[in-house]
Amino acid sequence: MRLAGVLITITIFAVTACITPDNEQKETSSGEESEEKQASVNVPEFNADSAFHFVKKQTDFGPRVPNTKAHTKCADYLAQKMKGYADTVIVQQSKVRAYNNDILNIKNIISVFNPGKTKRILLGAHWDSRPYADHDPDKSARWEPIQGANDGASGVGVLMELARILAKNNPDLGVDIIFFDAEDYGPPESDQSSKQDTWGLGSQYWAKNPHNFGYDAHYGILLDMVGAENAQFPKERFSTYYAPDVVDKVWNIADKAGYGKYFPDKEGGTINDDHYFINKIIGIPMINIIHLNPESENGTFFKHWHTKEDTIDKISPETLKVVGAVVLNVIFRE
Ligand code: AHN
Ligand code: ZN
Repeated sequence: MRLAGVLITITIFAVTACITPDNEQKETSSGEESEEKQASVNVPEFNADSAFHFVKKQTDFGPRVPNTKAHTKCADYLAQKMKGYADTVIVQQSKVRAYNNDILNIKNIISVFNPGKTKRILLGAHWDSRPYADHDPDKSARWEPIQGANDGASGVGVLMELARILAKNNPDLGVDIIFFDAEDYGPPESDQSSKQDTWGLGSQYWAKNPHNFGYDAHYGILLDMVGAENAQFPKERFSTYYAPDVVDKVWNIADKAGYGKYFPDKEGGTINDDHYFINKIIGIPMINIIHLNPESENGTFFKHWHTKEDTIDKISPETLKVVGAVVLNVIFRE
């Protein structure tokens, strides 16, 4: 009788351990209800090497600045890869006016998973790279474009790996992954006339012209600069203002998965990023997972932000994995 009880306990523990997503959680044997709940869902494994590969494929094109050949080629690559994973891929093309009156040919790349589901989650990242290294210590480099390995390619790389996983592990809800264009074409630092709505041109366009009529999502998550070593993602303030419940959900999941060091329970800065326009224009509560560091040279972001040093060699597969695992946990626990 007693032996049977022990065997049942061991069996239950073994089954639970097998389907626990993270090593960190396997060591947790606390009987708390929330922890048991956290462990009882089968969450697929995020492959950091694959995500890194997707980041490098983008930087190999060179800076992906709108109206350049590298931009066109990278768009083709992204759309073609996503077509291999998603149910539908829509390339939304438009012309938008930049702060300096340049007309930019933009492409938002939209990948739809489970189009029939009404409950949907929107995931986003910007795929364009900034035309100016306006924070470079070398003044002569400030009008040159950046590689944008972290600022741009990292978020897209994580979402491409998520897409690869979703193609094999169908979640019980709809997921839309949007690669927004022309996020980073805002005025250079030297231009003081800078206006808020000169950033995020692709997301502004999409929010006014969503890919289907009456589009709605339960909530959204934007990834920006998610690849630096030892990155810190404090709670960005437009996120806590517009989508406090989503912030709580995501930071709690990160903490339970053992990633509290990356997702500290602290308030960060207020960042005028793509999620701001999604919240403001189309009213979908969307948060931003973004690397914020008030102690850095630029006072806000990671060390090499908007410099020529934002290159692939600074990308940490570990950080990509942490962010990818957190988003995967969010999706599969929904
Ligand atoms: C500004 O600092 C105005 N926008 C930040 C959004 C951004 C730039 N994300 C990446 N690069
Ligand atoms: Zn930027």
